[in-house]
Amino acid sequence: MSVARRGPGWWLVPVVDFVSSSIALVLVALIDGISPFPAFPVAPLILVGAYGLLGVYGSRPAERGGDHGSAWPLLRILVAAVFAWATSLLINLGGPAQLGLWLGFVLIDAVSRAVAGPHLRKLDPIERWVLVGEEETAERLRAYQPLRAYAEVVATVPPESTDESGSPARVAALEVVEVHSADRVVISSAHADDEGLLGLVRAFKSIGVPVSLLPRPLDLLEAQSVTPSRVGGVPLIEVEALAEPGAIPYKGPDRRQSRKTKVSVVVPAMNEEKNIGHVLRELPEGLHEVILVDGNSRDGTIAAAREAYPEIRVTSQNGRGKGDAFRTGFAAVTGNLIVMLDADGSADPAEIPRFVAALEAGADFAKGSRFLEGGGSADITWTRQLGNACLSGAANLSHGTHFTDLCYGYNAFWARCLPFISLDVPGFEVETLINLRMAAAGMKITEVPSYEKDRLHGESNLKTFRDGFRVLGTILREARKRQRVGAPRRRDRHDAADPAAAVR
Ligand SMILES: Nc1nc2c(ncn2[C@@H]2O[C@H](COP(=O)(O)OP(=O)(O)O)[C@@H](O)[C@H]2O)c(=O)[nH]1
Ligand SMILES: [Mg+2]
Repeated sequence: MSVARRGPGWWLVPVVDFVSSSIALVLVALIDGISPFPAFPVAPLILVGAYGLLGVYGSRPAERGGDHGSAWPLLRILVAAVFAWATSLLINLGGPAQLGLWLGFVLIDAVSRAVAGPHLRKLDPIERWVLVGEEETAERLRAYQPLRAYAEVVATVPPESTDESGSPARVAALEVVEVHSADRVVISSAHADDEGLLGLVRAFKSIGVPVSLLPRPLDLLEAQSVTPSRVGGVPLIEVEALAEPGAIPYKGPDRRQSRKTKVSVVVPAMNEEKNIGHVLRELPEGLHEVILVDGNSRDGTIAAAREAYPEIRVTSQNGRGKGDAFRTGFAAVTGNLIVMLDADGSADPAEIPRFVAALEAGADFAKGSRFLEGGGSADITWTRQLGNACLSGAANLSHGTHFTDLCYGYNAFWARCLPFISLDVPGFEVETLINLRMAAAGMKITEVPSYEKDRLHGESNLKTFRDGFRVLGTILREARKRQRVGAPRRRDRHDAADPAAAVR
C-alpha cells in the first residue's frame, strides 16, 4: 500500500514547465531568424530534468506549485540560466538572444505558475483517513473546513473491532483500510484507552499504515460545547505532521492499555542529595511509579533517593538540562498519568491528588499556577516574577492562550498527550514548550492553584536572564510554527472565578 501518494495531477507541473520553456525558446529562435532544432526539445527536457533532480516534483503538496521559501525564486532564476546556456550550446544564439531567452523564460514561467498554481493545488494529494470511532465523529471531521485541504475521512471502523487478532471484526477492519487505500488510521480519543486497541494499532502498522490519535476537542466528548469552526484540534496536528518532515515523532511505548488511573511521577534531579529524601518521603500513597531522572549528579542524589523510596526507578539522562531530563523520564513512563515534580523541595507532593483530580474531571493537561487564589510562592524573586509576567503575557498574546503562570514546573497530564508535545528543547524552556504545544494541539487545559515552597538546600540552576531569553525564543518559534501551519482560532474562554477554569 502506498503511503505517500501522488495526486492525479502530479505530472502537470513538469508539463507546464516543458511547454513554457519551449514557447520561450521557439519565440527567441524565430526572432533571431534561426531554427529552434535541436535545442527544442532537448533544452526544455534538460530544464525539466534539472527541476526533477532538485526535488521540485516531489509527492508532497509543498513541493509542488507552492511555497518553497525564500531560496525558491533564486533557484528558478539559476535553473533558467542553465536552460539558456544549454540552448546556446545546441543552436547558435547570440549574447542578446541568450539573455532574452533567460529573462523571457523567467517571465513566462512566473506567469504560467501564477495562472496554473491554484488549479494544480486542487490536484494535490489528500490523505485518506479511516477513522476508528463513531460515524458521528467522522461527520464532525468531514464538516471541519481546514482539514479538507489535507485529509478526507473515507470510512469508519467501529471501535468494537478492537478484540483479539483473527476475530472477524478485526479482519474486517483491516479490509476496510485495504479497500479504501487508506493513507492513515485515526483513532478517536474516546477509545484511546480501550483494552485491545493496542493490538489493532499493531495490526494496522503491520500492513504499513500510520496510526494517529485524534485529540479531544474534535471528538464527541465535547461535541456539545465545541463547534468545529472554533476548534484547533486535529488539523493542526496532522497538518504539522504533514508539513514538517523533521518533526520528532514520539517513540515511547504505547500506554493505552487501561482505563484505571496509574500515576507516574517524574522527578528530575541534579545534585539534590540533601533535598530529594524529604520530597520522596512526602509522596502520597497509591502511585503507580516514581521515576528519578538523574542529571549526572556529582553528589549522592541517587543513593539518597533509593534510601527514601526503595521502589524508585532511576534513569540517567544522556544530555544536559531539565528539558532533556524530561524527555528521558517521559520515555520511561509506564503509567497513564504523568506528574512533573521538582526534587528541590519547592513543589509539595501533597498537591499531587489535586492535579490528578483535575485530570480525572476531564482535563487533558493540569497546569500548576502560583498566581491563582490558593496558590503562591516563597521561592520566586521579583526579577523572576516580572519576567514570568512578561513572558506569560507574550505567550498569551501570540498564542491566544490564558496562562497565568507560564514558567512553572509543577504540571500533570495524561500520558496519551505525549505524542503531541514531542520535547525537543534542552533546558528550562521545557515547561513553556509543553504549555504551548498542549494548547496548539487543542488539549483541554486546566489551571490548578499551587504553592511553591522555598528550595530546601542549595541554589537554583536557573539563570533568570539566560533562561528568560530561551523561553522567549520558544514562544516565538512556536508562534511561527502556528502561523506556518495555519492554526485556527482558539476558543476564547476563561472563567477566572473557577480555579480549575479552562485556559485555552
Ligand atoms: N536531571 C536534571 N535535573 C535538573 C537539571 N536542571 C535542573 N534540574 C532539576 O529540576 C528541578 C528544578 O530546578 P531548579 O534548579 O530548582 O530550578 P528552579 O526551580 O526553576 O529554580 C530540580 O529538581 C533540579 O534538580 C538537569 O540538567 N538535569
Ligand atoms: Mg527550584
